[in-house]
Amino acid sequence: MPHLLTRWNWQRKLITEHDLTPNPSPCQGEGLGRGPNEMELQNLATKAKITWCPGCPNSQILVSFRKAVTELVNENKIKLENLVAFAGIGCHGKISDYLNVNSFTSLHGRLIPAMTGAKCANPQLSIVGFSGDGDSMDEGLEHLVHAAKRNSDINLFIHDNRVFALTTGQADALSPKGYKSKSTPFGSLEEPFNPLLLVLSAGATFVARTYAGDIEGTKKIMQAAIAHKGFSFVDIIQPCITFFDTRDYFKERVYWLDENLTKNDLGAAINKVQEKEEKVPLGIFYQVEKPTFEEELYK
Ligand SMILES: Cc1ncc(C[n+]2csc(CCOP(=O)(O)OP(=O)(O)O)c2C)c(N)n1
Ligand code: SF4
Ligand SMILES: [Mg+2]
Repeated sequence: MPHLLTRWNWQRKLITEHDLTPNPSPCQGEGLGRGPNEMELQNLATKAKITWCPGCPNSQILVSFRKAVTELVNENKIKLENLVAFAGIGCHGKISDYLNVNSFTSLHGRLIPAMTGAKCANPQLSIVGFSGDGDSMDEGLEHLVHAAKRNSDINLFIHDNRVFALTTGQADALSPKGYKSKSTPFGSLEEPFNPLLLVLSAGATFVARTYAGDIEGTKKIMQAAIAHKGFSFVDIIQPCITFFDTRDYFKERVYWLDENLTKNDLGAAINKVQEKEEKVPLGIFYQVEKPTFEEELYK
């Protein structure tokens, strides 16, 4: 039964009085309140009850995105009606329920084909996808590699918690060697992928990493990704505080790269993303302009 496998959410939700009601969740954040004609943060909230674990950093990603979009719309850099948010299956995928924008919830690992299809059909759209490490690095890995290779003009934000969180914390492709879970009771035997190295070698033209706990930093990276023409990959470190709480580990290690560092040197980017994890750099590692798939398609 198809309706048991997927949730379709492909409609433009009109902004009504109802939607302007502040969402009671702490994810709401404050409105920008810059004038009667400007969009406020509340416009992007929905009535859906937030069901993430209390304190889950997914909420910080949600706030970062609402802030990023509110600013971009008010600065006339994007039109809200042209924005489509796609989501995979997992804890991360609930984000589309909490965003009052055009949205589409896909099958597990299959949001990228939906994103590329929408962009091909209407190149004016700004396409953003929220995916999990399991969603894009396990089930959907082939789609990720090919979207990077063909430089589709889409933006992929990975909620990187290094586990299959929704299904209770089993090891996935990004779990560290030795990680103990229900599926790996004696510790994972495998080394994880380095997702940034993977997409750099596949051809991504915008590659960045951020930390969910840094809401302003994440907002800026999201805005830069959306502004980039081509395949943008943003790895958002998002500790799963219930099944794999890495907050202390990352809080001590993350640091921002110097923004003035050259971003068009693939070799330098490859070296940087392979730095050992005594320190974890955040920022844009790589950004270059190349023809996009859709430009080639409509030439
Ligand atoms: C094809 C398919 N395989 C497996 C599942 C079961 N499943 C649902 S969510 C999930 C884990 C998702 O992990 P991730 O993408 O990392 O998202 P997170 O929950 O960590 O945000 C799995 C394995 C499914 N729904 N569909
Ligand atoms: S299980 Fe983990 S990722 Fe999912 S909502 Fe809870 S803390 Fe967040
Ligand atoms: Mg995950």
